[in-house]
Amino acid sequence: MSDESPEVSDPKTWAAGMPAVASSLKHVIGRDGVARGTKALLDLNQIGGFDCPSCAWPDPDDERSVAEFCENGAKAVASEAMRATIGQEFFAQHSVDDLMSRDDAWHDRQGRLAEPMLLREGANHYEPVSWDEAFAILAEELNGLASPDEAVFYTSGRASNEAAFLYQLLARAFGTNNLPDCSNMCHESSGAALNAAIGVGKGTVSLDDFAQADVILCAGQNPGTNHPRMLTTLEEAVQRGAKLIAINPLKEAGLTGFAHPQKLSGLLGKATPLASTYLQVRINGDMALFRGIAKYLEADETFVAEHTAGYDDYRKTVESTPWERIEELSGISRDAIRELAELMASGERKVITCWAMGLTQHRNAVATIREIVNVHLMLGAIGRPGAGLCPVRGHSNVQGDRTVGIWEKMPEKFLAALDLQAGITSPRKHGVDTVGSILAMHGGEAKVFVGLGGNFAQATPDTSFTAEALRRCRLTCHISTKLNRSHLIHGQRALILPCLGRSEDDGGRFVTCENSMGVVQASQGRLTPASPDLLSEPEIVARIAEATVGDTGNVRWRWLAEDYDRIREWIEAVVPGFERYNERVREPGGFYLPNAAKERVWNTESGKAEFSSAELDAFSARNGRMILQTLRSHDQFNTTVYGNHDRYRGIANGRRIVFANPDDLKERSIRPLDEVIITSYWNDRSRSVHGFRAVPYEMPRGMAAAYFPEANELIPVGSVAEGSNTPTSKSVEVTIEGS
Ligand SMILES: Nc1nc2c(c(=O)[nH]1)N[C@H]1C(S)=C(S)[C@@H](COP(=O)(O)OP(=O)(O)OC[C@H]3O[C@@H](n4cnc5c(=O)[nH]c(N)nc54)[C@H](O)[C@@H]3O)O[C@H]1N2
Ligand SMILES: Nc1nc2c(c(=O)[nH]1)N[C@H]1C(S)=C(S)[C@@H](COP(=O)(O)OP(=O)(O)OC[C@H]3O[C@@H](n4cnc5c(=O)[nH]c(N)nc54)[C@H](O)[C@@H]3O)O[C@H]1N2
Ligand SMILES: [Mo]
Repeated sequence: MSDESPEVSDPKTWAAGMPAVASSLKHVIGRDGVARGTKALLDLNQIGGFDCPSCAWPDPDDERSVAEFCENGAKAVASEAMRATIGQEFFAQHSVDDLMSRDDAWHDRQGRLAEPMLLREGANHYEPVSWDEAFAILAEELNGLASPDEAVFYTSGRASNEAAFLYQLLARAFGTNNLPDCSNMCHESSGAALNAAIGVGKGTVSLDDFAQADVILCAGQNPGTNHPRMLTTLEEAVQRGAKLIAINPLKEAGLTGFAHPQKLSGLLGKATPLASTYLQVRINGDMALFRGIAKYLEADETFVAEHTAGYDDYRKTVESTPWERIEELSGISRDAIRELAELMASGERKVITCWAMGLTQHRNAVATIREIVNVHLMLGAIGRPGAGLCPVRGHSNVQGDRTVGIWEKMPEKFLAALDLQAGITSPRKHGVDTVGSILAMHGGEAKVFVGLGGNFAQATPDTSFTAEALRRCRLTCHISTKLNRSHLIHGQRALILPCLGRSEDDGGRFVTCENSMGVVQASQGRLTPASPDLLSEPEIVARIAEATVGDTGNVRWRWLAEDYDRIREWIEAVVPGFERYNERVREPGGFYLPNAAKERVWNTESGKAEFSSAELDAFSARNGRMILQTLRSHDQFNTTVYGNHDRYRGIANGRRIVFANPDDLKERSIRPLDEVIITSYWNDRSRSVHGFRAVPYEMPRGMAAAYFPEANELIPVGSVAEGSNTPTSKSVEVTIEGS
């Protein structure tokens, strides 16, 4: 079944160092000659340069090193800055069926999409199409729908503020709030929990706080791979004496040690040990762990009285949760929990908790994150220096996209301001999110899919079901930089609209992004565009809008897209916090958006920060089955696969891998690298994937892990987080059997 020949070695105990430098160079030089890649890298994350497309970790506010990037940033830039292009000759040579048979890494290697392409009904080859014709086809399909709600406008988190603002304006002027985005699969649970608890759906810390914190918890996050620049921040904190606590079922190299690749000691492989305590929690056992911490904490009474609501109920809930249950669900001993609680409560209680997908993609993700907030509220550790909450965002502008209106349920305040500025009437009925749009397309209620970036077919759960949903569309249309599987799993007709990437010159114009800590910054590419036929994202969106909706109210689409200062003026008029946007974003380093919770102003229903008192639970597998989580290897950016290695976990040449507890494998008579079938169970149905190889790996009993997106087939579309509708990509009930 599997044509990979994976090799396994011992997992690493520290991240980066010389191997990271070597790997960056290989990707930059190997792909495209030194010049283009290096020029791009030198511009990366510099003031006046462009924002790294690989993650949302902030840049230092003041001094930046010459090379403010990491190995995986280098891979992302190398992948975008490729000189090779694919256009009509490529698509004449390769049919859609042929392209479907290639793997994701092959797709990425082919080069940048060079010209607009159309797949006609019944055809198996994409053909070139003019931009005007492409927009006319899209307009014809959109305007032929029985209702605007039959269209879906998806956004991936790389879109700039300017592109995203125009795009949501297009959807609303057209008449729908169907604006699903990658955030629905990502930090939606964080947004839902934080909005309800502290009145803002974002984190409350900045880099300054990391420089002052005494204790930093890192839960459900693998920064060595996914936010490597965060390791610099963590190293500085640890060297200053702060304690880092890792909470993760797997021992991740980036949490145990770091050799700074831009320091001599680091290059020589001298690693700084990072986590002083490593809690190998059971998958989805975090709520139990934080409940246990709460049991040992004494509340900061002044803070609780002045700033919070619901403490008495929470206190009772905590007291009535038995220890046995906490230990059983978390897999962490009472003693270890007490030690951690004492550490957090010591000194000035300067505690930061960071988290990412290990917490957000479970059925009770919202309740789990609220439990973290509960603990911070008891400590009074929000809204003061060195303390706070830090959901570590994924896509480089996913936070900004939401700020400027990408959401299927933007609040009335935003819609009213948008209507006033644009002279339109936005629909008030909520739209569909990612899971909702899959169901709508599958059920025939949505018929046109437009994607502003991303790779919907691969990023979403339940791969076969979602593929069928896309195939039932009349038209699927993607605004993209690189070939991906969403171009191949298509509706009756399909369009590829190729756009400029971050690193490329957009006629001297710049766009803006918001990072994970609410800093809005300019991003300007300088490379010559990969092809002369590319348009910028704002231009493409404006021309779709012009062809489909036409100028309406106060909206002159082309005029807006010609000069991004105009779009920014509109954002300023609609979204609070962007006062003097054009002026301030031109200042070095940009500006911070206001964050009320940081100032201890609570925009919640009660006007206080809210404790929540949910009953403790955790996902458990039935009938002796196992719990599978899906995660990223070191060689991918989401669905873009750069290579088939996962260096830190000791895997070479393999992606169809399932890591599992060694005793669980033994019990099933599965030897290392045996081929296995993984089957998941949900309600009335099971789903299987074949040709995976088993790798024994240190983790709690009953647990397993496999790579996204290969394992997405196993994730049931109906299995979602309560309160955020995020697919439960980290808790899937499975069996693993030899084949
Ligand atoms: N190079 C690179 N950078 C990226 C990305 C990429 O793919 N490649 N993706 C970007 C995006 S969009 C995002 S959202 C982020 C993702 O960043 P991460 O959230 O770090 O990504 P994952 O690989 O999903 O890792 C999840 C981690 O959570 C752990 N985990 C799983 N289940 C549990 C649990 O129940 N409890 C706890 N405590 N831990 C658990 C896993 O073992 C793993 O270490 O990274 C961004 N940056
Ligand atoms: N099983 C499982 N599934 C998951 C996850 C998981 O942990 N497990 N994680 C989820 C998460 S956190 C996320 S964020 C989603 C990601 O979902 P998406 O954001 O939809 O997926 P990406 O892989 O980031 O999208 C990559 C594509 O974006 C296009 N692209 C790249 N740069 C640009 C650009 O500058 N402009 C435009 N227009 N296009 C560009 C390229 O064509 C590329 O192929 O996946 C989710 N899916
Ligand atoms: Mo994400």
